[in-house]
Amino acid sequence: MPVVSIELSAEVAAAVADGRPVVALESTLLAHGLPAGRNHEVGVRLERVVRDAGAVPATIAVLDGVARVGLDADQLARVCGGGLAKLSLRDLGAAAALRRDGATTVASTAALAERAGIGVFATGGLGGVHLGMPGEQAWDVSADLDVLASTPVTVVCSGVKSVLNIAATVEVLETRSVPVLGYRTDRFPAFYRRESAFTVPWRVDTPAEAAAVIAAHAELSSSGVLLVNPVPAEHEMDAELHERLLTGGMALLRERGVRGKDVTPVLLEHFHTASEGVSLESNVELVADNTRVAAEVAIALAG
Ligand code: PSU
Ligand code: MN
Repeated sequence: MPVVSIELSAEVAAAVADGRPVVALESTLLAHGLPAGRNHEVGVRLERVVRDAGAVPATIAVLDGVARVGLDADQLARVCGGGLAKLSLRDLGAAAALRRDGATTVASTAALAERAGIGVFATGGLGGVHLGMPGEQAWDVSADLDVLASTPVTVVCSGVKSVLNIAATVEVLETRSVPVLGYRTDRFPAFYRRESAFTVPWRVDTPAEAAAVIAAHAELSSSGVLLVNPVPAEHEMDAELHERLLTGGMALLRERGVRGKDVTPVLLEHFHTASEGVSLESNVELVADNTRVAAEVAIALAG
């Protein structure tokens, strides 16, 4: 008997069995990327966005050591209620064996989605290569990149957070042969900002085009695909405000000596409080838009 149970909700299991479109959603962005209270509202909204587009949502988290794919209302409330660990793929075995609760990152959500037979997944920003402390080589490279290199799941996101070393992140994606498709853009997006200084190797302009590329890639490789969708223009953060928040955030990390898996949540929280919620609106709206695009692509893939 395996120790790790992966439980699909009845709705998700039926949709996967019938080959109907399903979109996986992660729980770390809810539990560790958004403030308490607001996170639950966003979790409910994201599932609604998937349904309104005509697909089935599957929010993923670990509860009492069971990996849940598709949560009921009580389970979603528990994920948003605080106190959950942040679980990357390396942590799933321990959480299962020790019967813990935890929110899943892009890495662990993609791995569980793939096990569950779900090929499309929406989030805000992919983890990437962090900027190091001054004069230091940054060894903080998100497991999201490695897992995407070996897991056949399409991740729809707004690029990587601008708090990362985007140049290095783009290079790692290239080295690991992960295709990056710009959704209606030629530029690699930077989460709060629509464009970074970097271009994408390929551009697609419709869900059908994205689905065709994903299907063709799957014949040749078992890596994931990154579909990058810029934050809607009306919710893009002002460039000067963004620079100010970024400088403040990096100083805060140095002062507090923040490391490892706490870096991303601490930076996001700094952005949300120091901008008095402006960054929060960008974050929520970009995740919602990525979720809509993911549903449209899942429908095109199923059709
Ligand atoms: N997108 C958001 N907010 C988040 C994240 C993504 O809008 O909090 C999370 C994802 O779960 C991603 C994680 O996997 O940030 C990256 O964490 P790290 O840098 O520690 O790998
Ligand atoms: Mn990290």
